[in-house]
Amino acid sequence: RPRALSGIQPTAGSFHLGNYLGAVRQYVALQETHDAFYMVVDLHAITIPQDPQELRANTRVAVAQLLAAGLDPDRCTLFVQSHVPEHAQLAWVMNCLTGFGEASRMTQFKDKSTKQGADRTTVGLFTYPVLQVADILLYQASQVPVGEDQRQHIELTRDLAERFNSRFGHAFTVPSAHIVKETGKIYDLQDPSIKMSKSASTPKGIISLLDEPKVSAKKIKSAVTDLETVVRFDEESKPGVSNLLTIYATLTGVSIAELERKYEGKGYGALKTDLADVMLDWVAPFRARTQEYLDDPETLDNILAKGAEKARTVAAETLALAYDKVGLLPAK
Ligand code: AQP
Repeated sequence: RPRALSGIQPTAGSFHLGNYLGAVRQYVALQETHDAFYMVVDLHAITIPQDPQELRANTRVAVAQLLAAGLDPDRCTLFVQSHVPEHAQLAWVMNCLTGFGEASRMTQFKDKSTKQGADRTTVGLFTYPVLQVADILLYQASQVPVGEDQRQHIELTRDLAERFNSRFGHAFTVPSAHIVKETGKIYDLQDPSIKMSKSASTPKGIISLLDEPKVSAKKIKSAVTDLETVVRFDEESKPGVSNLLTIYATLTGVSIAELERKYEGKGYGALKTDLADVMLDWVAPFRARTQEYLDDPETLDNILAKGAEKARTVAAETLALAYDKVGLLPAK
């Protein structure tokens, strides 16, 4: 089976709807066809300040959500990034292969560092994409399920894998981004020109999956649309309505064409009311399942222990190969 790998940050506690539709849903799908590795990337999380106690708690919350979303530890390898020390180790090697200018061109870093200001921006945030490169290459992953915002980081991963392979001899599979066109970018409900995001969205613009379901339903009802009344998918001129249609279609499996027919002549009110119900029906059991996993931390930690052990077997082999290729003298 080809390998897949992806990671998600534990920073906000709750995942948001964009995380779920853009990434986590694809994790669940790929565990059926791939030898899939999924991790909660706590090392990435500390590139911005974290409260230690919250980070620890949120790491379990992230794992519980992944399980609630449908990841099955018998079908995929689920672990926490810091439990596998090879991530940080390979990241160092890849740091030494990455150009300063190349890293400086990463748009996510440019956005975040501009917002934070130079004094509050860490070197860790700067090399974040290189740690991500190591994450992916350690598992020889061929597919990386992510949202559209990660495309540039996957391109960097491909470049560095090729650079390493041609400089030192073949060590790494060159991966591809697995981005689903329809859901690769879910937009903010209040400003459909930007992506739904925990750092840029206002509270009304983002649906946090662990919020009270009623709150999420209300946010759908107050989503920004446009001055027309026709329910039609048109990302250019009707980004708000198109975003709602994408969310609706993905959560229910009903096609967008069918939804357009269903709401012909009915206007936005009906669309939003129904989607709010869909949201309630989806979010309520998701929340309950997440809580069940959180109520049993021992089982959760056992899943993580098994996952880390499996991940380490693969990661250690790749790291040893990379160290050898680079010319690091093996310890006796
Ligand atoms: N709006 C989105 N639409 C589709 N996919 C998205 N992803 C994030 N936002 C959207 C995808 O979710 C996965 C996990 O991302 P992450 O761990 O990098 O999460 P994040 O960075 O905490 O998400 P945000 O909201 O985007 O955070 P900020 O605002 O801090 O950057 C990734 O595969 C991502 O593509």
